Amino acid sequence: MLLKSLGTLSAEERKSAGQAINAAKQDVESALDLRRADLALARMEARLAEEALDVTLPGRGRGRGGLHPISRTWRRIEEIFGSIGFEVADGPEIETDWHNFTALNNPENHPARSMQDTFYVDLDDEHGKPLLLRTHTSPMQVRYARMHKPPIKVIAPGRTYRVDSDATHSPMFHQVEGLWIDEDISFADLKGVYVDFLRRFFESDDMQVRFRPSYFPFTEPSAEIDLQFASGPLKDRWLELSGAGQVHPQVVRNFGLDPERYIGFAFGSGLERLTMLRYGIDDLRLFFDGDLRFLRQFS
Ligand code: 2NM
Repeated sequence: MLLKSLGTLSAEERKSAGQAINAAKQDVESALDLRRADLALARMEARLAEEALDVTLPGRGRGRGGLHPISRTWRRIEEIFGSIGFEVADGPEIETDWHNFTALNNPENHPARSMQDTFYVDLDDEHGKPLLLRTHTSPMQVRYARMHKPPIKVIAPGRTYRVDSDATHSPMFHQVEGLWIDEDISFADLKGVYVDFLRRFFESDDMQVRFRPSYFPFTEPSAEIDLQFASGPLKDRWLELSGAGQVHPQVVRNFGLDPERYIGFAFGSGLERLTMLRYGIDDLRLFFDGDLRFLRQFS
């Protein structure tokens, strides 16, 4: 406005008025620049204060991780049985009906085969029977026995599946089964091997072991193995631990062996059960929750 009105002034007045107007304009512009710079600086300082990073602090480091208690038990068992000459068998978790049931002397219409007891896969085997998630680790022993010549001395640890879920049952759990077949293996060998295993697993001789008559389709005679500690928090309580027995002649035949010549024993235990007793854990679900406060206690 003022600059436009300069034209109405005389040459003298126009010069001094022009200088005054330009000086005023520059004053305003530099005041604005100064204020803008102040604001930018204040904003920067606020950010620096807020996002301050002490680069001299030590790093947090990466967690080293640790073995799950079930994995510890698994490795321990392989080590103990390995030291007395047992091989470790591995095999599929998705099995055929024959390897999981028939070979182990489960009759076709036995209730253990009902749809309730395992998970079936939407695929059939070569006999038109649905494949299933193995309900025990025995099918691995059937596979191993059919591929090796006696003496057969093997353990089969691994994941197993059943339609079961509460405080003491999980649909996925772990088992270890053992098998020793030769021409002269007796129940006394089973007792010797298993009691030695328990002493070494629990690191104690201060225990009693009891073989109580029982029934399994794949063994005859069969027994439940109970354990009682003579000291410690579980003192004087009989604890059910495992099943075992002399392998049924029909199962020996299904191994591809002559039951008139070959004989032996088998046993099966739950890794969760063994782990709970060894560490004094009272809830099975702790193994599957993935809670680091629980898991860190074992690393
Ligand atoms: C158990 C109890 C008793 C067992 C039997 C066999 C096989 F393959 F030889 F037939 N493996 N494991 C067995 C025997 C398992 O678990 C409670």
